Amino acid sequence: MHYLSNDTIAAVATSQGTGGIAIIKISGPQAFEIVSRIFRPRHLTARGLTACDHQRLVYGHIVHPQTGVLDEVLVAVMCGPRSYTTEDVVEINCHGGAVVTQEILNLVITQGARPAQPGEFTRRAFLGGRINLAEAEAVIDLINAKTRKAARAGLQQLNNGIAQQINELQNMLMEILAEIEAYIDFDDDLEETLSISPLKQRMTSDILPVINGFISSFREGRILKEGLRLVIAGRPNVGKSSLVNRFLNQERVIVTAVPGTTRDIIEEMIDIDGLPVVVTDTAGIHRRPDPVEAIGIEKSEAAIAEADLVLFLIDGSEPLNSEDRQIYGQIKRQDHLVVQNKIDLCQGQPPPPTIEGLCTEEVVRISALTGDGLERLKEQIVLRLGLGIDPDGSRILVNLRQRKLLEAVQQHLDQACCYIGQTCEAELVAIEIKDALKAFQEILGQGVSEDVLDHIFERFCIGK
Ligand SMILES: Nc1nc2c(ncn2[C@@H]2O[C@H](COP(=O)(O)OP(=O)(O)OP(=O)(O)O)[C@@H](O)[C@H]2O)c(=O)[nH]1
Ligand SMILES: [Mg+2]
Repeated sequence: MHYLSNDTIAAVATSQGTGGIAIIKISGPQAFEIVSRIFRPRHLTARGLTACDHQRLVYGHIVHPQTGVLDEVLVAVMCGPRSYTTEDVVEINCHGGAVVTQEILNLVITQGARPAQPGEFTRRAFLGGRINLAEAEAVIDLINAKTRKAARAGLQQLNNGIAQQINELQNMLMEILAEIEAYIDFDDDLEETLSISPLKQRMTSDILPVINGFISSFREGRILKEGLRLVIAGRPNVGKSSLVNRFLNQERVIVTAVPGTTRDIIEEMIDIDGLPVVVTDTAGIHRRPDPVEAIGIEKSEAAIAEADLVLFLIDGSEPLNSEDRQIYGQIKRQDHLVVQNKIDLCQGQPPPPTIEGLCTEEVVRISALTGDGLERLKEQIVLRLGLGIDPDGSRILVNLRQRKLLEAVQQHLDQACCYIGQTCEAELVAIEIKDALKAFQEILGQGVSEDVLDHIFERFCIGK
């Protein structure tokens, strides 16, 4: 893919479909000229749109040369470099109908603009030096956010998230490198009196803990981004599907008194305290399945293996049986919560389940039928995952590319510290630190290849 700085791109920036308004965004050197040819301002001026209109909204009409007026619009003008892309940008705010929007976009294209590729506006913002690559990645996370918490994490990353902290760490590391290089340049006889050992202390106490913190926050970041994989497992008829419906507040899944009702796994997105959660209903696991059930059970077991958290559901109105115990044996090594359902059928407190290795205090009691205990269950889900450590989200790593690069930094710095500890070979230490700095730079987008950029920006929508 080639990006010419001398071409002008255009796309609909708002989502497709009918809406109150839609925005067509045009960016590039011919943006003013192209729009001037098709825009008739209310107060007719001969000059067309120019830099004098910077940050102004101009009212008027879009006029097709053959068919006449297409729409009544407001046109926003932003001059480069003080615009999102750092180029000249015009945004046409038109009425939101899909037909009108498409007609205006087509007209803009016939006047010389090229349809924008996915993420091309943001790519230009990056290439123009307005944002770094970590910030561009935060833009897509913000757009894709499905819950309040995920959106907040995206916004924090954009404002003062990882990019700012990487800059600080990079500066600290450059100072350390400068001292090591000064040490290397000293005369041999001075080396005996000088030492680079204190630099190890600075790396291990000021830099590595921050990096390690980011790396270990990745699980939280992935959950914020993709949703927590919550799988409800248990033998047939314990109320798994009823609990899914209760979470969703609707009769989404079939519930009957017949054991073996759910045959296939069913996934739905829910929001627990601002956290995106993909809740999976599974087929009841039991010993003598028919061929259809056997396939369902196989899928259930695969979903359980992939889960971030398993809700092991048992029927509180009945004693536990060997099937319950067998399922518990399967899930107990994973993150799980034991949930005793149907407490509405019990007189007083249901008897605690007796399973070897199970701490009865940790059992959450609910009724999927009445909704009793559901809020406590949601609290336990959030608690169990240890989420919410960073309420503003600025220290949460959400991006796999960034994680891999931070792991590289971590390895190089560990190796540098190791060299300092062993032989004080300053040249080797310097090489490791330079490699760590290179990985830092890549996080911010310096020196990354076109392929990496293509891969990042193809995940964007057209118009962003
Ligand atoms: N009294 C009472 N009945 C419940 C409760 N939860 C579920 N049930 C009933 O238990 C029966 C089975 O519920 P389901 O939700 O279909 O159970 P399941 O675990 O999905 O069952 P399978 O799909 O067969 O594995 C239905 O008759 C539900 O109405 C509860 O909390 N209290
Ligand atoms: Mg079911």
